Amino acid sequence: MGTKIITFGTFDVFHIGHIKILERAKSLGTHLTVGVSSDELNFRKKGRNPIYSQEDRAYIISSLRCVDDVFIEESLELKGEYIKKYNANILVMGNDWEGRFDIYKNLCDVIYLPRTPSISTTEIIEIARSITP
Ligand code: C2G
Repeated sequence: MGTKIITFGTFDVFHIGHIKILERAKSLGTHLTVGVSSDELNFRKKGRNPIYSQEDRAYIISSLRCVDDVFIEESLELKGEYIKKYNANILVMGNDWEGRFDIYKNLCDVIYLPRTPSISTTEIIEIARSITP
């Protein structure tokens, strides 16, 4: 039996930081499940709608070689249920969430990986906005 990894994110305007964390997450085990935040959850977290719809974001994530399974994450509070449902052995999160999900250490290992420096969806949106036609 292999090691099952679970991770979560919005993955809006997919970029290099996203693929790198997914590949590093997968390298910790043999099976990677990704919870893609719903549009509504993203609005609650960040106060704005994502640029790409949840269907398109989930489609992009499911097309990646390192990803085995994708579902829509409806609420941050349901993490424990998702960990159990998908039989995850390790929860992987970016270190922008350092410590925030330690409560799940009774269900599985919890590992925070360093973010890729100098890139974010917010920054890409700001750059795109600042380019005048
Ligand atoms: N990430 C990264 N490097 C970056 C940008 C993002 O490693 N330069 C990682 C984040 O740390 C996160 C993942 O990519 O682990 C997805 O990032 P977001 O889409 O910003 O995820 P977020 O909205 O923080 O959602 O349940 C938790 C949330 O759903 C996490």
